[in-house]
Amino acid sequence: MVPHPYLQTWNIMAAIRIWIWMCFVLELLLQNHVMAVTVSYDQRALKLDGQRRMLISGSIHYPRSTSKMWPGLIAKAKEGGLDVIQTYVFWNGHEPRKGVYNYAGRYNLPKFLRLVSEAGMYVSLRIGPYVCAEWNSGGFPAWLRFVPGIEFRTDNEPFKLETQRFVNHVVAMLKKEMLFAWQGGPIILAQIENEYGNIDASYGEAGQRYMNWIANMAVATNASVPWIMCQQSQAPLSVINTCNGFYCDGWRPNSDGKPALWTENWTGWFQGWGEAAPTRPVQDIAFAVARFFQKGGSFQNYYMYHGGTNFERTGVESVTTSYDYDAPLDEFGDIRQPKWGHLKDLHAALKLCEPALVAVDIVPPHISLGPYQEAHVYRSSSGTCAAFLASWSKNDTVVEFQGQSYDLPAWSVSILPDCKSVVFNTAKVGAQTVTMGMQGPIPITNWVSSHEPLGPQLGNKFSAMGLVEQITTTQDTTDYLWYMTTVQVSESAVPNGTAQATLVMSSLRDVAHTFVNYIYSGTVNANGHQAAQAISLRPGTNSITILSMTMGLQGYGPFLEKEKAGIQYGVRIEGLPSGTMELGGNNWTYQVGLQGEYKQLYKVNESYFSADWDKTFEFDDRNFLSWIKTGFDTPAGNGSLALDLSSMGKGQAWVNGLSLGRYWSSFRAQNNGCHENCDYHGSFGQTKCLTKCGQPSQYWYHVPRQWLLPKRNSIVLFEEQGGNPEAITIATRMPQHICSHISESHPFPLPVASWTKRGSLTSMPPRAPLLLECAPGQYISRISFASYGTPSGDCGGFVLSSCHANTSSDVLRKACVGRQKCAVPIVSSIFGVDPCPGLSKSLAAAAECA
Ligand SMILES: *[C@@H]1O[C@H](CO)[C@@H](O)[C@H](O)[C@H]1NC(C)=O
Ligand SMILES: *[C@@H]1O[C@H](CO)[C@@H](O)[C@H](O)[C@H]1NC(C)=O
Ligand SMILES: *[C@@H]1O[C@H](CO)[C@@H](O)[C@H](O)[C@H]1NC(C)=O
Ligand SMILES: *[C@@H]1O[C@H](CO)[C@@H](O)[C@H](O)[C@H]1NC(C)=O
Ligand SMILES: *[C@@H]1O[C@H](CO)[C@@H](O)[C@H](O)[C@H]1NC(C)=O
Ligand SMILES: *[C@@H]1O[C@H](CO)[C@@H](O)[C@H](O)[C@H]1NC(C)=O
Ligand SMILES: CC(=O)N[C@H]1CO[C@H](CO)[C@@H](O)[C@@H]1O
Repeated sequence: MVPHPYLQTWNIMAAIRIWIWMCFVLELLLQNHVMAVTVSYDQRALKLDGQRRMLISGSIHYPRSTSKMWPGLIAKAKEGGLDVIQTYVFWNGHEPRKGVYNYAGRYNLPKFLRLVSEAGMYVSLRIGPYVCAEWNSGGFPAWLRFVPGIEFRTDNEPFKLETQRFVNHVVAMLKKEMLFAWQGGPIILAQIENEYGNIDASYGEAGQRYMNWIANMAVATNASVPWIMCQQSQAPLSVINTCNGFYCDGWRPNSDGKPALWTENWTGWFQGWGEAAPTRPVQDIAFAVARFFQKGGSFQNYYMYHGGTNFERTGVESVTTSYDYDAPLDEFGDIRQPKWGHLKDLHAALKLCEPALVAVDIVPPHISLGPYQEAHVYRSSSGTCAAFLASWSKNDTVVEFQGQSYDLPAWSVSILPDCKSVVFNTAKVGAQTVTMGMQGPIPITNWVSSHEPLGPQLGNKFSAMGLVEQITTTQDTTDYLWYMTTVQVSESAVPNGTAQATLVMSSLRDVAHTFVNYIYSGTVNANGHQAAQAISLRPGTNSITILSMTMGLQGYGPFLEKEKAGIQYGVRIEGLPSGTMELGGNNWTYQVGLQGEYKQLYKVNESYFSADWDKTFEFDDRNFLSWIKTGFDTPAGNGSLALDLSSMGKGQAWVNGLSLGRYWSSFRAQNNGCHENCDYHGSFGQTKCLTKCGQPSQYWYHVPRQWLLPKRNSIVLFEEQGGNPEAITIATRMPQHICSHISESHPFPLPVASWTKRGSLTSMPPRAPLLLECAPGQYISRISFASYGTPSGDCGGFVLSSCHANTSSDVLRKACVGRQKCAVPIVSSIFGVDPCPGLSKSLAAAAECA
């Protein structure tokens, strides 16, 4: 094949320049003219100032990052092709005590929304009251459950009163801050309730009354933007019901006058302690999104675009502190490639189709192209045309469409913004793959320790006959509740001086460390089930001490206000010759929280409370719980920082008095069920592409740079299981290995006009160059693989074939080494040789960043 003149380098470079210039002009237009926008909708789409729009949205939860991270996250979302940022509003973060509102620091919602506005983007705001979000208690404040007579999320007056007060407060505050679109602000959509349709059956008629009440209540706040309810097929006419799921193609709202909006397209999944890490291949997400727009969707949101971190005690029951979600921006806010880049290319392709997509009033019927293949053609009366060709077969196919043949890879969608040329296919990834490295791990050493006394000791201890409920007792001010009682064991029951028995807790939520006579017996992790711990007793009086802890409160399901924690429904000792001993009715002594929490040991610096600290860290079954602290200097540079706690057990961590969250490095994921190179063909589910089996579910913990001083930062851990603190390190996360493999015919989503109206003889779209890029401040230090020809294998494991231009490495070295980024056109003229004329070729390259 003779390279078409269009494929000359200068043409590609010119096209890139035009594209950049167009983006720049567009950005100026958007940035300098954020004006009032009215929002309405019809059966096809949301309308901004009367114009239908195809909108791409992504979820970023503001308290899951720090305020200094926000501008960077928003800029990366904008560059990734998003129009809208979606977030929940977290009631328990904003009203920690009844009537006392908090909008400081990570909870500065107006500031976050203004930053989105300044970036020229819109906001979809999900006000709650319930938010799920794998967030503690689904966002309900702890005090709410103690309002007399309250029942959550049903036709219950106390609940409705508090909900209406909070929602009105939020809307009034946002209005005052001029944050709604009609005021010149970014908010174009507001959500009330969340996935109520998943649980409403539990409430019967009262649930229906509540759902209608809350929809009307929301509309009556006069926010004057459309209100949505996700997963709520019964939503009244005044509110748009929307879809959540891994796929929403073909989904339709409950009324002909409403558009198809997708509020949660799961980019991955959350991870629980002791679970492997779920991932979702980008080819499948791109497929789902393209299918959604193909079949009439008009607004779709990535849940999550940035997942972030469950700092402090904000995570829901049993989820890891990392809320990474395998999102396009990783937990640390760094770009995850190829996910971010491939979706950016998809968004560019969809934007090219937008004029044709919004021009039709009715979604066109599908055109069958084969047993597992179909097309949708959006053609307006004015002649604009865009088409989608989809295949959900597991085999690659060739289809005939409007008299032309098209290669259609398995499980993919091709996007044709002019109904002729493919500018994007969901299965053909042009974005580079980046492996992040943990650079220069710096040991954090010289730890000192302070033992936490075992059992109730403090002035706030109290006694009660029988078992108390943990959440009621602690009001969720701490994870920890001590339980202690004594049991009498007769000589006859203990023939050999000690008796082996089992301590059984009928129901335990979530985890408990158990001690007999102040010696550690074991840890049980029961998750609301029965827990059993082997213990040894001696004749006479034995003390039984239990440190029960919540790992986040329940956040999903009906009747959340009735959820209980701690030891429920009895505790007994089984296996003694004298029979089972019930302890549930005993005289128990309790203590809410730990001594170290009262002393605020996590706030210490070098001098404060020094009297409490020992020079050594000793951990055994008598000194079972320890506070440990030391100092460290901030690593140079501006890369994200992570603490490696793999040498530790379980507990909580703080730097400079700010909570990094819970850690549980000792809890490993199951050994099997993982697929590191998961096959994305076929329907996805959250357990399909698990990774990191057999590893601690999380051992890197995000340390936001915003929380650090240049030198002498304090770090404190409360360690519950022991470990080796001298092995703790802090590392800087940076791109390390980068690689890419794309074919010479890889499509490129450039505006059709930019390549058809410039005297070109063909309507063939421009072809993408291979792009390699390190982070700003880094450079490409080495090309570790390069082959123009027919190389095979995956990124990181490329293999040469007999068709290989031996100039490949030289060309790549000259173009890339020493630069932050480079683009190499995939044409033989660049390589000075065509290694196999007539064959379709590709370029594969791998490089190192430094
Ligand atoms: C909304 O507007 C109506 C009509 O102007 C008014 O009666 C009502 O009080 C307003 N509601 C709120 C919450 O401001
Ligand atoms: C896919 O290809 C395989 C083997 O090449 C064949 O056995 C199978 O029938 C094909 N499936 C479809 C749906 O065409
Ligand atoms: C329970 O134990 C505490 C502490 O030992 C004691 O002060 C209290 O009187 C006991 N209560 C009963 C009802 O025995
Ligand atoms: C350490 O703590 C003491 C007592 O709270 C305080 O006065 C001092 O400023 C702190 N030092 C630093 C470096 O934070
Ligand atoms: C990080 O620092 C480098 C210089 O060391 C700079 O070029 C780069 O832009 C910075 N990156 C960010 C995100 O600030
Ligand atoms: C590349 O191959 C050509 C012939 O195919 C040969 O003449 C040349 O020396 C080779 N160059 C290198 C760097 O191996
Ligand atoms: C809640 C919800 O929408 N769940 C759906 C998520 O997507 C998967 C895969 O399509 C469906 O099976 C679930 O029902």
